Amino acid sequence: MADTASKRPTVLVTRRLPDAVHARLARDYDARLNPEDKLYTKDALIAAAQDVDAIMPCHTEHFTEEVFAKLPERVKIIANFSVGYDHVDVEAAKKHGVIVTNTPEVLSDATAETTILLMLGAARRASEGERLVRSGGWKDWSPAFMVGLGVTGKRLGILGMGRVGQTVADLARAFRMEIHYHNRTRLSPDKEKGAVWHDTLDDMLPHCDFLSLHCNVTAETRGIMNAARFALLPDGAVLANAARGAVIDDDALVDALKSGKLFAAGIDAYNNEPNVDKRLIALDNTFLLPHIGSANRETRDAMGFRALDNLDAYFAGGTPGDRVA
Ligand code: 8YV
Repeated sequence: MADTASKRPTVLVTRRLPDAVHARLARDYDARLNPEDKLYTKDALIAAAQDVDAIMPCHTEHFTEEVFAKLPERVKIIANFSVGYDHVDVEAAKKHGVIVTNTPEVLSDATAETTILLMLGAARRASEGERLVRSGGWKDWSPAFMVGLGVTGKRLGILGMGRVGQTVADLARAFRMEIHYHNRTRLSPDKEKGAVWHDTLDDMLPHCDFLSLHCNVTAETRGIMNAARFALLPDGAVLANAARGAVIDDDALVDALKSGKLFAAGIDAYNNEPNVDKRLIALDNTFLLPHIGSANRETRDAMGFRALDNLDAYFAGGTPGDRVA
């Protein structure tokens, strides 16, 4: 965008973003950056947004009906630095005439890599082993020591076969895994690549030695992995969640981990982040990461550029490519 400095739109950027993204923001916008990366409270966010045209937030800021009602009319677009947008009440956004965009595609590889890490880490007891070494508690070795589960050749069930789910399936095929999936609609054969489609989640679960969650949070998927659904898994299954904590009922998850219904769980996204349920922390059979699914350098740059592409399109008078509301 080439425009005079005085006419440049003002953008509130809620978190510290990569240098290359800051550079592009500084070139094209009157950017209100947050180099210290201090988390905005709700009130501070509303106050900071009073004289801006756009906001570029992360999933750490919540845009509820109350927040939308307190934003000035001048704020016309929320260009998220995230693919997930469950932190934004899209109905409220529509009601208040605010456009919302996300950053799909650019983080599919990173999130799929993390998913494989979660599956391997959980199945091979990586967290337990690492803690043993670091604590100085590793004293001996025997064939019975730290025995986990193999991944190769097992059945993997994927809930939500969008871009991330499909990329996970591609990587899992390198482990010769048999791919099952449940999605609202069946994929075309070129995307399905021989994976077995189940028209209900309940139908798929008994086939999942490994289960990986990749669905959005909606009224339908909130708490979808509840006690009844965990019960449908084969005994000793492994769960991976790099999507959102809200798709899991934590009480049911803890029970399944304690009873052995689940051999282990690898988790990157939680209910009530960053306050992880203490019961999950206390268990040996959890492999826990702090929501770093897309946290690699290349992906962070790409997410920022994608969010900026959406802003650029809007302020050039067009429709942003990744509009979700
Ligand atoms: C992001 C994510 O790092 O994009 C998403 O939906 O969950 C993460 O990978 C985060 O949301 C950035 O705001």
